[in-house]
Amino acid sequence: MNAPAKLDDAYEDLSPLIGDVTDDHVEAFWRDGVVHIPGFVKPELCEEVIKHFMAWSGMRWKEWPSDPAEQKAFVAAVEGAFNKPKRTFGIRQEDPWMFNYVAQRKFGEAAARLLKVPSVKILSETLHVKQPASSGLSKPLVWHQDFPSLPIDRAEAVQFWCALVDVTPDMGPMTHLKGSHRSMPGGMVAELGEDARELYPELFKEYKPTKIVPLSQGTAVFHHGLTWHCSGINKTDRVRWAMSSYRISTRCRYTGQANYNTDGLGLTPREFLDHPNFPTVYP
Ligand SMILES: O=C(O)CCC(=O)C(=O)O
Repeated sequence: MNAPAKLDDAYEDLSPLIGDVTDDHVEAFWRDGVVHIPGFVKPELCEEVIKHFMAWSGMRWKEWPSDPAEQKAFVAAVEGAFNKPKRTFGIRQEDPWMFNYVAQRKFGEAAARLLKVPSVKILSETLHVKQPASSGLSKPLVWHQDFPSLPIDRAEAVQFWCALVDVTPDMGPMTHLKGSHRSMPGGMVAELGEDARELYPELFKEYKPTKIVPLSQGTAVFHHGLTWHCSGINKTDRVRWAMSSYRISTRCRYTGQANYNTDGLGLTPREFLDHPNFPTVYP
């Protein structure tokens, strides 16, 4: 299945199921580099997103099964999903429903307001499912910024992370270094297995981690591309379903940096991301 060539080919408006960004959210975003917006995506839309991720990834269980044979099959399905050519990235390139979801104008508007830019494109999306610790598959994600791994030349980029189910503090939600969007790009430390706490101890003196709080289904966590963040393991027996997607200012230019969302599409370094996969979604 190919994604629609143009946004307006098959656009379905989901705006009644999506919330708004207020002036207070914008202020918090620029103060802290991160803002939480509870109830941003309605539960029925979260459930639909999970269904599409399950169909795409081949994960047949929404929850960790109790039967040992099913647990084995569950682990195999998760490993299969992680070994797909694009791993857990870029679902919209194969699922037109997900293309339409990610391309929602209201998400674009939220990003434009938060970034304070006139127009916004979609860049990427990622499944952030964290398996229960008892499956042996749950892994922490070490401190990192996203911007160094994004194939764009300027940090006009915001991540929209959505809790697709209720996420309790012991399910490994993210914590952020408050205000750290003002720090320099620190490299692809997570991908390289480097420890930011050893490399940049001053960062952890200057900026303190946000408190880990419960996130109800549909809570949006927006963080700036330069904000440092990490997440722990899922210590519960429930599956932590979450999704992130990146939106960028249309004036960002492609750099050629390797990335599952942009590789192999014939994009030209130093040019705009001029390709049907990256439509302008706002205004
Ligand atoms: O979902 C998570 O726990 C972490 C997500 C994250 O760190 C990222 O998207 O960069």
